[in-house]
This record gives sequence, structure tokens and C-alpha cells, in this order.
Amino acid sequence: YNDDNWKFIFPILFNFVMSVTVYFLTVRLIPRIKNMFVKANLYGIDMNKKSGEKVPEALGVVTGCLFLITLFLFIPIPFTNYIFNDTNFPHSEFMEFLAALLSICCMLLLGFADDVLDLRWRHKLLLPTIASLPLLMVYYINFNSTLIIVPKPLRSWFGFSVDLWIFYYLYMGMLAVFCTNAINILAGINGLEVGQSLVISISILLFNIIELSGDLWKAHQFSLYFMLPYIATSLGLLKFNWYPAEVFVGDTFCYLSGMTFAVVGIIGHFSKTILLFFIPQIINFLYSVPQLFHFIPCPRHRLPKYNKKTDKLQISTTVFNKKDIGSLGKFIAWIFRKLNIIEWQEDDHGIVTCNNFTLINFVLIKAGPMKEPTLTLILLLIQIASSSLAFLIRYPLASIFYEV
Ligand code: P6L
Ligand code: UD1
Ligand code: MG
Repeated sequence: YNDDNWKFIFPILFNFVMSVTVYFLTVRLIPRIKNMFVKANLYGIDMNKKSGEKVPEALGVVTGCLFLITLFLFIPIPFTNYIFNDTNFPHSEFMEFLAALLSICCMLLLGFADDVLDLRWRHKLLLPTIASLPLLMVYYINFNSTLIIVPKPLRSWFGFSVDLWIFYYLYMGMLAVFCTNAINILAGINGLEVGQSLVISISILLFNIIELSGDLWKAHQFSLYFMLPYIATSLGLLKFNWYPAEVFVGDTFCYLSGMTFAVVGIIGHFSKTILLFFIPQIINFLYSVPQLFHFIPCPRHRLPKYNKKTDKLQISTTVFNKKDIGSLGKFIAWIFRKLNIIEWQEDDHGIVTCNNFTLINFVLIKAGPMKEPTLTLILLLIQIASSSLAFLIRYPLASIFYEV
């Protein structure tokens, strides 16, 4: 084989071997360490089980640390050639690597703080924005491309490309906020947080592998370095978080995942494509908006309700007086009822019982009560179907709108 090919494949192979190793480490470490979490008062009660025992929470901090350690140990590998030959060290690439790690590391800390301290909503929006600043700075220094190519049908109005300028940075900052929180609010049943993150990361991995043969292969190689150990550690975590869950992943894991995806999207220069892998999260977010912004009352937990007799999950509801919601809330409720996407019951006194607006409840409305693992599986299948759609949009469909 040829020498250049080897230089290209060697770091990926090395990373792959490290990832396989860290998977086995994760699987061994979690059962040993999980009781320490209960002792430190980091536990939650599984609301969809009869037993009501304490389940260690925030185990995402374990996989997050293992993920970071793997990458720390990996840092020199892509640069060995330059180190030994002492020429043309690619400082900009190195800087991207460090900034990416810094942002992920920050987010791990913030996520853990959230699990320990139960942060308010405004912090959940502010903190990811701040954690993405080093990243945006590096993007500015190294790349600073804020052009987007206009789809063919719109070119007579906008021209070939539009420079979004500062708005592109705004978009990238918001991407970090969206990715972190969108995963966190599509949650509440065993295995869902890790499961969806795994589907997203495997989709990114496939996209990177496809694009390795393209011009921007370096950026996609960079993304691969992050995705492989991420998938390995998350797979290890899923083993323990799958029904019946022995551990909970916590907000730590959701933040870590979202930030990792935003980081590879931004530094790998595919920050638009990455949103295509978030279709279920986008739908869940849009559906949740009325409750997130309190147009409709939002309880602390919106996860499905457990029925002890049948051992099945059913929709969870929010109960309120119709007089207490504003005109915007009434209007949204009217639209949602016309669209037939909510279950709404009203008694003579104007007391309304209505499902919580989550994708999980939506599936339960359409398919009826079911066992917890079945529900997780259905939601993961939706995630997989959406990823297939994403590839369809990205490749065959994009070639209609762009010359690729
Ligand atoms: C870098 C490169 O691949 O092009 C990007 C590719 C490439 O196109 O950029 O990600 P990049 O890759 O950096 C653009 O520049 C696509 O991925 C896109 C700019 C404008 C895109 C306009 C619409 C995006 C839709 C996102 C997309 C190809 C566009 C195909 C035609 C549009 C079809 C739309 C159907 C949408 C959607 C259906 C989606 C259903 C979603 C349901 C939501 C309720 C995201 C949705 C956002 C909603 C808020 C490195 O090698
Ligand atoms: C988000 C959701 C909330 C949902 C919660 C469940 C919004 C705005 N917030 O809140 O509606 O109820 O996630 O994760 O949509 N739990 C289980 N089984 C599981 C996972 C979690 O019972 O499989 C329970 C446990 O009691 C656990 C708790 O949820 O302790 C964790 O909730 P937390 O992550 O703190 O909730 P938020 O992310 O704030
Ligand atoms: Mg959470």
C-alpha cells in the first residue's frame, strides 16, 4: 500500500482500537462505580417502575470522562508525522482539536452542575452559548466562512450565495443550545436519551465515512476521531440504561452529547447537515414550545404515566382551568385540536385535562398504552427512519437543488 494512504488511515485505525478498548473499560467501570453515586445522593426514582428503588443518576459523567480521556491520549497521534519531522506543524488543526475538547469539557462540567444543583431554565440556555464561544473563535480565526449557497430555484432573487455574516455565528451558537436541550427534553423512559444519541452519532459517522472520499476529507476525519469513542462509551452506557435501567444518564450525558454533535458539526463544517439528523428532536421541540414558554401549564415532569395494574405506560396529562390560560395559549390549543395532535378533555367547570406535548406522549396517543421497552423501541425506530430521510434529503434531493 501507498504511504499517503497509510498516513490517512492510521490515525482512524488507532482511534478505532482505542474506542473498542474504552468500550470494555466503560462496561467494567459503571457497575463498580454506580453505588458511589447513590452514596453521594446522586440518584433518581424510576417513575415507571413498581419498586421505587434508588437508581444512580448522572452516570454520563463517567462515560464523558472516559470519552475525554480517550481523546486526550489520542491528541498526539494525528500529529506524529509533524512532531518527528519537525516541519510545518499544522497549528490551526491542533487549535481546532483543543478548542473542541475545551467546549465539550465545559459542557460536561455544566451538565454535572445541573444534575447536582438543578439549574433554572435560563441557565440551560445561557451556559451552552458561553461554552461554544471558544469554538466560534477558532472557527473565525481558521475558517470564517459565513457564506451559504442558495438553492437553484431561489438564485434569481438572492444570487449564487448569501453572506450571513454575524448571523452565521449566531446560528452556530444557537446550534449548541438547541442540540444540548433538544436531547434532554426528549427523555423520561429507559434508554431513550442514549438510544437517540447513538442513532444520531452513527448517522454522523456514516455521513463522515461517505464524505471521506470528498474534498473536505480532513474535516470529516476530524469528526470521526470524536464520533468513534463517543459511540463506544455511549454503547457501554446503554447496556446499563436500557430497560430495566440500572443507572440514569442524567443531564450530564444530554449536554455532553449535544455539545459533541454541535462541535463536530461546526469544526467539521457541516453545521447545516447536522440539523437533518435532529428531525425527531425538532418536531418534539416545536410540539413542546407551548409548554416550554408556558402558554400551556408545564409540570416539572412530562414523562408518560405508569399504570401499575397493566404494567404499561399511558399519556401523562396537565390539568388546569381554561380561564387561567392566555389568549395565545387558547389559540395554540385550538390549532392543535383542529390538527388532532392532542387529547383534550373539558368538564362543565372549565377544568381541562390535556396531554403533555411531547413526542413520547404523541406516540402513546396514536398507538395506545404499551410497555416501556416497546415505547423506547418505537421512538428509536422513528429516529432511524428520520436519519434515512436525512440522507435522502442530503444526497438525492440536494442534488436537485444544488449542483453536487
Ligand atoms: C458541508 C459539506 O457537506 O447546503 C448543505 C447541504 C451543505 O444541503 O452545507 O451542512 P453543510 O455541508 O455545511 C446548504 O448550504 C442540505 O443539507 C444548505 C443551505 C440552505 C438549506 C435550506 C433548507 C435546509 C432544510 C433543513 C439540505 C439540502 C436541501 C434540500 C432541499 C430542501 C428540502 C427541505 C425538506 C425539509 C431542514 C424536510 C425536513 C423535515 C423537517 C420537519 C421539521 C418540522 C431542517 C428543518 C429546520 C426546521 C427549523 C461538508 O462535506
Ligand atoms: C426533562 C423533561 C421532563 C422529563 C424529564 C425526564 C421537559 C421540559 N423536561 O426534564 O419533562 O420528565 O426530562 O428525564 O420536557 N426518569 C425516569 N425514567 C427514565 C429517565 C428519567 O423515571 O428513564 C426520571 C427519574 O426520576 C430521574 C428524572 O427523571 O431522576 C431525571 O429528570 P431530569 O433529567 O432531571 O429532568 P429534566 O431534564 O429537567
Ligand atoms: Mg434530563
